[in-house]
Amino acid sequence: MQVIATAGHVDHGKSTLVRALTGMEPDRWEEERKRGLTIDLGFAWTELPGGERLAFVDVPGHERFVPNMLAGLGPVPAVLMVVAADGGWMPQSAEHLAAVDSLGISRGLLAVTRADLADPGPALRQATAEIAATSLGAVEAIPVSAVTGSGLPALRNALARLAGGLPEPDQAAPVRLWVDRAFSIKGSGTVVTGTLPAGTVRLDDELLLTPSMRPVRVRSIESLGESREAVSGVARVALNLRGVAREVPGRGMALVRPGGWTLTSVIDVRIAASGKVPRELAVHIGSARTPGRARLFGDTGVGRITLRDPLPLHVGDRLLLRDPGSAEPAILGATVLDVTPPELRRRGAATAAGAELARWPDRPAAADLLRRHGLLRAGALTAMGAADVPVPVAGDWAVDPGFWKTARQRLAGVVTEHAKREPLAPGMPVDAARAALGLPDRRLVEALAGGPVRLDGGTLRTSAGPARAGPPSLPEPLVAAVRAVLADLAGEPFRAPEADRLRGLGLDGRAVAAAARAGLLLRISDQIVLAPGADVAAARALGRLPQPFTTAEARKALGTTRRVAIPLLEFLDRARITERLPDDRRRLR
Ligand SMILES: Nc1nc2c(ncn2[C@@H]2O[C@H](COP(=O)(O)OP(=O)(O)OP(=O)(O)O)[C@@H](O)[C@H]2O)c(=O)[nH]1
Ligand SMILES: [Mg+2]
Repeated sequence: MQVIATAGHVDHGKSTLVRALTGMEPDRWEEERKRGLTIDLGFAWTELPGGERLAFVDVPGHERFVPNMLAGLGPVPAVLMVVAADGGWMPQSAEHLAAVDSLGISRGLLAVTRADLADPGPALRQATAEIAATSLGAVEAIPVSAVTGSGLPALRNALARLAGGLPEPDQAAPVRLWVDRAFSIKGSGTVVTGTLPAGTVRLDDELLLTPSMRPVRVRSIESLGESREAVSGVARVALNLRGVAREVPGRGMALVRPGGWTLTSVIDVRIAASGKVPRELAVHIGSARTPGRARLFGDTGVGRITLRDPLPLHVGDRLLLRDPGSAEPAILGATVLDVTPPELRRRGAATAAGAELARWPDRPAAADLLRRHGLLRAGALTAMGAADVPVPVAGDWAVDPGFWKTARQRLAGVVTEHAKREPLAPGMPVDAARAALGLPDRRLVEALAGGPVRLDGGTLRTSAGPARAGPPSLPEPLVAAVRAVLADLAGEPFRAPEADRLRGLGLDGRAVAAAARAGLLLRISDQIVLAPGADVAAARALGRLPQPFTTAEARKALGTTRRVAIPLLEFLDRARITERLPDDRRRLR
């Protein structure tokens, strides 16, 4: 199936032509048929020569209904420009064509209608020239008359050629179905319709309804009046939804694949404008429109738009911008460059952003977005619509190579700084480094380790080259204090210095821990330190006792007090040198 929208000035015969081609009534409302004026979108379809089916989205030509026209044109891949032979090129011919051009629609046809009323030549020539200057380029032009039927077979053939030549959209693309109609059917709930440009909707799929992002389930699918189990774009679809309160959905909302789109109200865009861009704008995409406020970044052609209502967007999306206050039918096109742009706080940030974004392609890649953001979750990149999401470096974090290199250098810096500030600490805690670098996830810090910074027992250290072979160097006052303790222990190796003595030497808990790590002291408990090797000496002394032995016997054999003996025996228990029996005696293992 393919979908094509009509476009053209009011009363130029768009609906009549759709009626003649399909045998269906595109003017759905009685008021439209009574007044002979299309107000809202109409839908019809036909089978083309060759068997392909083509759905028409018939738009209103009256200038008052331009928003409805844009809602119909928004998601379609092709357009049927309609100009009346007796009317010629008119203001809404130009306005509709400007919208087509801004959307970047590149496939289409020209039908010159009412050819029974006037020579179609002049209208055909002018319209062809106008169209040639837009994204449509050179198109086939066919004069037709709905009254005599002349030209209709040629138009059907041209439509078949057009439909056959349209590119196949990606069936695996994330679904974004802009709702153009919503109604409720007694007994079966809510139905929404729309033009599905790409991707596949299946029975029982869960989709999110924007902007609430409330989940809804697809209860049934219809396309061109037939019930279906799955439909892939391009297609007209009607979905019966479960999980929606009656009458809640409406035009401009969208059904999106969970995780597939970024719901955003701040975007950076490239605006295709030669002149001034108004500050207050109407922003259109798909069937949606919302007021927005534009701020240009200098004269770079890029700027930021803040939307009143959030929209589900991808980078690379095309937007239409209109000045709602202007009498001129002025339509600007814009390309979305970033859907989660950083705040511009610093002076000159907007100028810098403009200079950076001006170099971006219209379809930014993951590499462009990462260069700007430094790091992004792979899931966020997917939701931004970025192609080529790189393999994450840690968890689901994708990083920019330049950002990563700088982060590695900064990590080495903060770890070195920390080691200077806290010479006795075993290293810098990973979370402290994470905070110092402003990273969102400790796994990133862990992934940064390696190279000059090593992760060891949960802390980070800089490896100090070949000097690492020996124990880490300790500050001179600490080494002197340790020497004094070892001198105390020289004669009576199990008479551990009293707390007062340690305090007097400046050996607090941290200093003791550092000395113990360096292998200069044996730390038995918070209060008790002995010389390195005292544990082996104790085991030897205890081994000479009859087994098992009591705490008192051990104390005597070691020549020490209960203050030392009890923690020392518990230390030996933990070291599995001794074993404590149920009667509180011990033996060597
Ligand atoms: N003689 C003649 N009249 C036509 C032809 N096509 C359309 N008309 C008439 O032109 C008038 C406008 O036709 P519509 O089809 O309503 O025009 P439209 O472009 O859909 O108008 P809007 O949707 O309101 O913009 C109607 O009175 C039609 O009967 C044609 O080929 N020949
Ligand atoms: Mg009409």
